[in-house]
Amino acid sequence: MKNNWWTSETIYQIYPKSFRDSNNDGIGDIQGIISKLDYLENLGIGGIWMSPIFKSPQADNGYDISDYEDIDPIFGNMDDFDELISKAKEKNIKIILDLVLSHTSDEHPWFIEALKGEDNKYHDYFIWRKGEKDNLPNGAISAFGGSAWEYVESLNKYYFHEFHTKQPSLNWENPDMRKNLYAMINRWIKKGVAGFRLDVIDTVAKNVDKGNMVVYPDVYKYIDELSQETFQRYNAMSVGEVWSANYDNAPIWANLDGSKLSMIFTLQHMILDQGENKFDIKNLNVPKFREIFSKWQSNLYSKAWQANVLENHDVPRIVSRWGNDTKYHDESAKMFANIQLSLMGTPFIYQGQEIGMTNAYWNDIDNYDDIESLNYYRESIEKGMEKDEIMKNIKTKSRDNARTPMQWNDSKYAGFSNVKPWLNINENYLNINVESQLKDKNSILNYYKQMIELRKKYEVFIDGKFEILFDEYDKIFAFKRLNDNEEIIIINNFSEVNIEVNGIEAFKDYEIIIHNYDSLGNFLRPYEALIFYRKCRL
Ligand code: TEU
Ligand code: CA
Repeated sequence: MKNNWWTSETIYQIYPKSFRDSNNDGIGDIQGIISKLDYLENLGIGGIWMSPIFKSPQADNGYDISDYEDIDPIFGNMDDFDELISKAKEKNIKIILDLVLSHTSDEHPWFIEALKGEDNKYHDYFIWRKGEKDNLPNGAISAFGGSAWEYVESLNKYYFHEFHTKQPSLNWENPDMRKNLYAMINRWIKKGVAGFRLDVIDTVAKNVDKGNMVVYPDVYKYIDELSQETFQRYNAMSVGEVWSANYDNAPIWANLDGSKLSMIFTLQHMILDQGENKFDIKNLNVPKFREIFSKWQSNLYSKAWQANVLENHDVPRIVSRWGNDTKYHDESAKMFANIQLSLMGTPFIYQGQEIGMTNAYWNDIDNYDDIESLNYYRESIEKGMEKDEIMKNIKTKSRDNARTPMQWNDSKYAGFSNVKPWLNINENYLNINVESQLKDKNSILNYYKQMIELRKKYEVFIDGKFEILFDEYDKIFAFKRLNDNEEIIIINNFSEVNIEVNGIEAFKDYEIIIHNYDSLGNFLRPYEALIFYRKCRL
């Protein structure tokens, strides 16, 4: 396990549309990423996961792929991609692609062929049910709202789409289809791609007749085959987005013998502030958050590997979501770094997280681009919900909060582009940007940088056993990591009040290797975070 590069490296997620625009069309691109490799090298990351850059009509920002083997012209071309691979390699940075294997775009040639009828070999690459117009096969709901079935008049049939109507779901029961996907993956590996993030990979085994459930244990058959036919052959990294995984079955998804995936994301905490509808607002229960991580840490120890994540392109910004993005912006942003990068597992940080970027909080629906938010708006208006209420939910939950362009400096358009970007810049770019934080040794950016360094310096961050501490305090997330030689004690005050923690004196002889306040007081201040270290004498 230790020989795998991904266990000690931190991975950085780029949302290509919003990272850096090199040719001033308002959309981020591959040359933009190349121009920021020095920045990423300096941050210390070991890999870049790029959200999809393949050819796509962009109905779901690239998660609707019309050609898996080519680059979308908005991002550049194959020469740009090859240049990225080789320039990143010079800096020892690995490139990780985002594979969307559960669906294609309706503009993919397979689907265009499939529409020609049952005799066409590609018809069975997708999921169909017979049915009259307005008589849906069943009540299955798409993740973006509305029915998951779309009627095709010429065939008098419905196709299944778990997400947008422009994202028909692939039929994984078809072996020919699977073989095609594997060959495509292997071609990317041969080009120099080091790993893959697997979009909603558990949904490849689904029962669309039973409310679209993920089918266990059948899903493991597909995962084993996929892994054997592709990643295992070349020791490529794979990280699964598996919403149905929990701390009990996670060790099966990503066991250490390499027969499944390299790791899966912990995602259970991502829905803690979700009501029945994704957009309903619910407060975070900190003990529950702590419990989820503790269980993953203990259940996976020496059995499996995981990827720890607090932000990505689908969720609001962490400081706005569960921290404080005004009064304690700096402290709370650093506390999240302190937690995330101290856990067992590969940390995935999302562009802008390292400078504490915040939610956009736009009041006007016209500012939003994401189909999920737009669908929610339309459906809620139809249901008669108050506009203010709808906008409050969108401001808090919209995926666009995380998709605003990266804030590089305080120039117009934040150094992202010289023209108005595809999605507005967050107005706070004058205060929150890379350039100013590079100059300040106490910045959030430098805290992330130090944490990334610490993970490389002390093995205990990688292999230390996890033990929860001080869990009698509801708002303290503290834990120990211990291996044969070293011990770290990670302390976090997950609240805005001072908390006196009995027993913390026990660590007074330890070295403090990182801290978001100047010195230790008699109690923990709002969002205070630190790490004690010592070498064990056995
Ligand atoms: O997201 C998977 C997924 O289940 C989403 O519905 C997620 O729960 C939602 O975005 C939360 O609001 C992946 C991608 O990360 C996402 O960007 C895509 O839209 C989706 O798959 C479809 O490919
Ligand atoms: Ca561009």
